[in-house]
Amino acid sequence: MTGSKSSFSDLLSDWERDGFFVIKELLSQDDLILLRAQLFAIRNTARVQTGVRRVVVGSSQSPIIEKISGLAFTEGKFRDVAMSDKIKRLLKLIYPQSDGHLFRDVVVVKPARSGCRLSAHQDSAYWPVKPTNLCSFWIALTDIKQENSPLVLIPGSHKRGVLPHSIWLFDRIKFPKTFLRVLMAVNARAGVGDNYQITGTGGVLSRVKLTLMGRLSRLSKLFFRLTDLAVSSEETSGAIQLHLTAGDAVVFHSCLVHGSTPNTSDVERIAAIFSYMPSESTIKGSLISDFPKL
Ligand SMILES: O=C(O)CCC(=O)C(=O)O
Repeated sequence: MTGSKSSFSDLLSDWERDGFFVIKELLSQDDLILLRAQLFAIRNTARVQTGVRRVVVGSSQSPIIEKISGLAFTEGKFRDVAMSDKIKRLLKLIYPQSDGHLFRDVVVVKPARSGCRLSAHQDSAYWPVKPTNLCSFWIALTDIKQENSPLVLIPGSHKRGVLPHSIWLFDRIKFPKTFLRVLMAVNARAGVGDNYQITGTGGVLSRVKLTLMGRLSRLSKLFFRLTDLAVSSEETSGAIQLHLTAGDAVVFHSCLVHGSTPNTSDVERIAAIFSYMPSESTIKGSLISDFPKL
């Protein structure tokens, strides 16, 4: 499904009713060229710049996902886009009374043929940020059709509050609740939202988390699944797929239930995600004054 909306009042009514809206051509062709060039340079350098993290999950023959975070927190085109006037204007629509602060940025690469599914979840289930009203700009850097791992969204699900989530191992075995609680507490201390160096205590726990996602996942995808929370299947009825052209964006609420399908195509699928929160937000009880303000 695609949608093209122009007026701010249309976008606002989509936001309130569905918990998301689509912006066609948020990025120009020039923007795309510059972003892809920066990404190419990072992915082809053994040592990435300070503040940027690159994790490849799965074996080298069959990687299932790659995540590059911190690009919008450092100089360069990703930061320019994340802090752009276009995004600022849209954020004003969502947070009319507040400034938007950048909370998280990540580029998600789903490798050709082996890119994995991500279970249906709400981002606010992962993030200890209150109130639970963040929003994410999910920007297609490649064309995304049915076979390229589109986002799957459940319109209106943002109105359900933060739902219970579980971890499923081998798609069948539910991870015990007590362990899940411990895992989530450790996860929050390690840092959340992909920018662990900012949101976590840093050091050992963040490194363990990265090891779990990166190195251990080469032994078994099970380790990666430990980081993949899911709502129950009853919460996913009415799901729609979003097919986008490179440069289009979907902006969605942090309580919107969403996931993505595997990449069965012969090309990589790449999306840049920038997430924002209003000034009055707190992370684990602390105010967010250190996070970049737009
Ligand atoms: O890019 C994707 O496939 C989904 C990403 C996602 O769901 C997330 O980062 O919360």
